[in-house]
Amino acid sequence: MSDAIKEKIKNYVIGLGVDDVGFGAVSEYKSPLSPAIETIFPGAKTMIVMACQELSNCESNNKRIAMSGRLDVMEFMKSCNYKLARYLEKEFKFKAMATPLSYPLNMNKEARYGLVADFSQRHAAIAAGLGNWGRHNLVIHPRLGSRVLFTTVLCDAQLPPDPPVKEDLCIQCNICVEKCPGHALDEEGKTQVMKCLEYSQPFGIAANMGFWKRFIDSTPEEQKKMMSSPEYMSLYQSAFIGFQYNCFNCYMLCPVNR
Ligand code: B12
Ligand code: SF4
Ligand code: SF4
Repeated sequence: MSDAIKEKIKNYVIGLGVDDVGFGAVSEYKSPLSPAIETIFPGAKTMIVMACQELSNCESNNKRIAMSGRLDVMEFMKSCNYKLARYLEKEFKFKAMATPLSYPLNMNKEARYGLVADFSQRHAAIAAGLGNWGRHNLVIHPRLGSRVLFTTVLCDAQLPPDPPVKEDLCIQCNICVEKCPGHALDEEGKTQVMKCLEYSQPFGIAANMGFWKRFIDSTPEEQKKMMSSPEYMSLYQSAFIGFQYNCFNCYMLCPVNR
């Protein structure tokens, strides 16, 4: 019976235009840093993880075009989160909760000021048989490669899990390490996040705080100039749309399945 329900859900998700979907048991979610799923959704049993291919926009040297492609994928995935959660509730009377694929994040110290998510999509994807770790500390999907984003809907029904991907998909070519402009991947098994952030989000929160620190120390005349500078306007735009990535290298240059 639950096999038939799983198949129905799978067909529904693929029908939405999602590239792949995997089912994982909550008991197999092994994120050492994010909180236990029980604290988010008591009684959750299954993670339904959706995988979507990034658009070729990420290859563009025009970073606004690259970022706009990312925003399109994220918007699509957020709508799939909602549709799937509602489908599970209406069709099967399961209780379902969608997880954030990126933001909002816990900005407190215990979550490293927004660097540890309430729900780790990479650990969920691995538990749902959608791939395994690459040298870039991202998840490589067997068919979609590295250029893939994940998002998850949790539900209280026990559905048959998919088998884990056993083979090592990373071919250890080291391209991600060599092409990282911030040398954030030099240490194996760890992303040096501050180094990544400096290059990948030049108008992110760290840059925003730096701007306002300089602003406080400036004269009224300098402050006026700062307010009309391209730097301030870029910070404003970045905060307004959520965030703005300026680097996609480790993700985009990985040669697996491209
Ligand atoms: C915060 C965050 C960031 C931060 C911190 C990155 C980080 N490494 O965690 C910053 C802003 C730097 C960032 C950058 C990027 N991110 Co980001 N980010 C997130 C977010 C919101 C939370 C991640 C989190 O909780 N990290 C904390 C812990 C879990 O990670 P950690 O400190 O690196 O440590 C773990 C891993 O390194 C892992 N690990 C590494 N190697 C190995 C090997 C083995 C054998 C094992 C067992 C474990 C393991 O174990 C560590 C402990 O758990 C997730 C979305 C989400 N909700 O999950 C997206 C997410 C991870 N990001 C993503 C992407 C694509 C990127 C970027 C490429 C940016 C871009 N331009 O798109 C870069 C890549 C950086 C990199 N190579 O690591 C995707 C990854 C998709 C994929 N294919 O895996 C995600 C999943 C978003 C999504 N919904 O798809 N990101
Ligand atoms: S997103 Fe760019 S800066 Fe960050 S780890 Fe990947 S290659 Fe390095
Ligand atoms: S670029 Fe090469 S080393 Fe890096 S994750 Fe992809 S296959 Fe592995």
